[in-house]
Amino acid sequence: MTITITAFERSPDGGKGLARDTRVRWALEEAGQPYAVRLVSFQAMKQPAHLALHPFGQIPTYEEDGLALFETGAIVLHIAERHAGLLPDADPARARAIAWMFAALNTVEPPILELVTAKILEGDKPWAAERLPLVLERIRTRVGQLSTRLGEADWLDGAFSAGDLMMVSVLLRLRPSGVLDEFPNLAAYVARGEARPAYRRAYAAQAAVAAGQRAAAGGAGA
Ligand code: GTB
Repeated sequence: MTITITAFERSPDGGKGLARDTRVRWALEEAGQPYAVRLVSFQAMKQPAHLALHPFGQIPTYEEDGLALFETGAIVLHIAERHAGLLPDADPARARAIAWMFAALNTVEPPILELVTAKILEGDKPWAAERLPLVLERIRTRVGQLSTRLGEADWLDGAFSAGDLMMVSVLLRLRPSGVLDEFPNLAAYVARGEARPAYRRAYAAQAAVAAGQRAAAGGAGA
């Protein structure tokens, strides 16, 4: 059984671990599953071969024994359901951990992605400066609710689960804005996730891709 995922050939974040292959790598590392990575360029992502795997022409994808999956929620859930370490064994704790995965993707991630849109894609629009505070307010509201629920606990619902993996992955995207640090318990929660050996291996693997690209570019220019 060989698992192959796809990742950016050149991640726009230069290896900071913010692209979504990192959460899939992290889940595979937590589950102790070896995997191969096929790097794809932005052009290749829009070609028929990749579109057959991912209808929206994005990364990551996941292939295993004739199964092809897209969407990080589906991929991480697939891994978590088949290997120990990412979900409690039985309901109701198992169902609640899955609920946290959905909460991360459907409730917490959308306002955070709006910030990326507002700053990067719409930053040059005449109304951008007026819109930004509204976007930030929505994030603070949502993340504040999460902060209240987490309180002083280490993880969202008992032991670390795929729900935490997804939530930490989503919150990481908020760090560059400084908003994460406004909620010290969430900043500590994210740091706990990043300190896990499995996360460190996942981060190092994706960072190595960017470092390799930089080395190749340096070599080409030398
Ligand atoms: N809902 C899908 C999922 O969860 O799998 C979303 C997948 C997705 O958005 N993939 C992005 C992609 O392939 C990469 S992760 N984009 C190319 C395209 O749509 O053409 C998003 C991302 C990109 C860059 C950074 N960064 O530079 O920090 C972070 C995250």
